[in-house]
Amino acid sequence: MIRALLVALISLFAVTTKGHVGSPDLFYSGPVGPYPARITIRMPRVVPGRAEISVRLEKAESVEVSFLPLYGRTAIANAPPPDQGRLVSGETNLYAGELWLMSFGAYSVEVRIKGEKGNGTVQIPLTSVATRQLPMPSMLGKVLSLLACTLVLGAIGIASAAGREAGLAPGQAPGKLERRKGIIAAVTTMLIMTGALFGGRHWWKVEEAGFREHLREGAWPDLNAEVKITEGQRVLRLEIGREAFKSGYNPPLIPDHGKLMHLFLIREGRRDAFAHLHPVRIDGNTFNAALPPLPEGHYTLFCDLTFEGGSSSTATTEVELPALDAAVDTSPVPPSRVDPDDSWASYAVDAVPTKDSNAPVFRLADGTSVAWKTERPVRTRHDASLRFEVTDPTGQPLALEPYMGMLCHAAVLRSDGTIFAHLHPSGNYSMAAQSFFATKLAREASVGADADGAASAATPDHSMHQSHGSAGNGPVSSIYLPYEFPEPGDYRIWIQFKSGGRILTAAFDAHVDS
Ligand SMILES: [Cu+2]
Repeated sequence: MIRALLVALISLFAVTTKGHVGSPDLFYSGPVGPYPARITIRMPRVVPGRAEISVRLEKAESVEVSFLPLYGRTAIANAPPPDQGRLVSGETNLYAGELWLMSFGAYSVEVRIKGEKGNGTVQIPLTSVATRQLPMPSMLGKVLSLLACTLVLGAIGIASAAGREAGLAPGQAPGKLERRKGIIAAVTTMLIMTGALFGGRHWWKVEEAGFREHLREGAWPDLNAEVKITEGQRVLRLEIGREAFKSGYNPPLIPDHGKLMHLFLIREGRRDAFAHLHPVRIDGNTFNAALPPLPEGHYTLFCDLTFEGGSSSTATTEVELPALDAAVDTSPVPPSRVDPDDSWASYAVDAVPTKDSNAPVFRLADGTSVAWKTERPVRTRHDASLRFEVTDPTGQPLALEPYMGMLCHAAVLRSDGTIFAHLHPSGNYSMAAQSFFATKLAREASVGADADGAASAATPDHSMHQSHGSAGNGPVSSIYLPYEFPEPGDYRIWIQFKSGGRILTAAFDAHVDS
C-alpha cells in the first residue's frame, strides 16, 4: 500500500522518456530467431512507469510471446520472470503486453518468441529517463496538508489524553498532577511531530533532488560548438557536457557503428544542406571534425551518443558556419582529415519533392532517383510508411551497399526543430547499447552462476547482422524504415545509402496528420 502510494507520488513528477529528441518510442524490424517481426515499444509517461509493447509477426503462427526487462545495473540472473504477451483480440499475428520500468537508466527489453519453428530472442535497448517535472496539483497539495494537520493534531490530542487519563480509574476526574502529565505528553508529541515534519520535508527534498538529477528536459547533455579555420580548413570543435558533467570528467562513451559520435548538421532556414559526420575525440569531452564543403549559414547540430552502461541520448546546439574562403581553400577537403564514412549534401530546395505529391521522387545530380512509396495520409502513431526504391539513371534498380553496416541511415526533423530521430532499417534504438547488452549477457552467461535463464537469453542475436546490410539474395535496391511520427506537423526526412562506393543523400518532405 505504502509502496503503491510512493509510486503514485513519484509518478506525479515524471513524464515521457526519450532516446532521440522528442521521439521517445522505439521500433524494431527484423528477425526474432526464425520469426520476422515488427516490434513497437511505447515509452511510459512516468518513471516508474509501464512501457507498452506490441509484436507483429509477419505471418500468423501459433507462438508464445514474452517480454523481459533487463536492467543495465543489475545482474541478468536477478531479472524478474518474463511477462506473457497476449494475442490482441480480432488479430492473428499481433501480440501485446506491458512492462514496468521501475528505475532510471539503461534497460534492454528481451522479446522472446517460442513456437514450432523454434525459439527466438531479440534485445531492444531503451533509456528510462524523465524529461519533465510536473508541479504538485494544488488540490492534491491542499488535501495532503489537511490530512497532515489532522494527523498531527490527532496525535497531540491522543498523547495528551493518554498522559492525563491513562493512570486514572474509570470515572475518576484528573487532578493537577494528571493535567501536568497531559501537558508534558502533548508538548513532547508536538516536538516529535515537528521533528517528523521537518524530517519529512528533508526526505521530500532529497527525493526531488535525486529525481532532478535524472531529469532530462529536452536534449542531453549540453553541447557547445565553434568553428575554427586552421590551414584553410574549417574545423568544428565540440564540447559535450560542460555543465552536465563535472570538469575533468570523461563521459564513458561507447562506439556505435564504430564511431563514438554521430553528428548531423542541418542548415536552418531552407534546410537545404545536410551532413552526417563522425567527430573524433581529441581529449576528455572535446571532439573535432573537419568540415566538408558545406555552404555557409546557420546550422542546427544533433549529436547521438551512447554511454557505457547502455543508455543513449541526443545532444543539440546551433553554430554559424563561415563561408569557405575560396582564396585559401581551393582544394577539396584534405582526405586525411575527413572520416571516409562522413557524408554531406546540399541541394536546391525545389529538388525536394513537395509534401503533397502522391508519388514523391528525389532526383540526385547524377541521375539516380529515389522514390518514396508512401501511403497517404501519413498519420501520427501509425507506420510512417518509409519505403524507398532506388533506381539508376536508366531506371534500373540500383544495388545498395552497406553504409556503416546498415542498408540505410535516415534522419527525421520536424519543421520547428523539436523532434529529431535517427533511423535505420532495423529500428531507431542505439546499436551500441544493443551490443553492450549482448556483451553483458554473454559475459554473465559464461560466468554461469545461474546458467539456465542467462544462457538462453544470451543465444547469439542474429538480428544484429541480418538486418544491417544486403543480407538477402541478390542486390537490394529498396529500403524500409520502421518508424511512427510522434506528433503531427511538417517534417523533412533525409535518407542516406551507399552505392558504387559513394554515399548518396535524398530528401523528402512529409505532412503528418494527427
Ligand atoms: Cu545511422
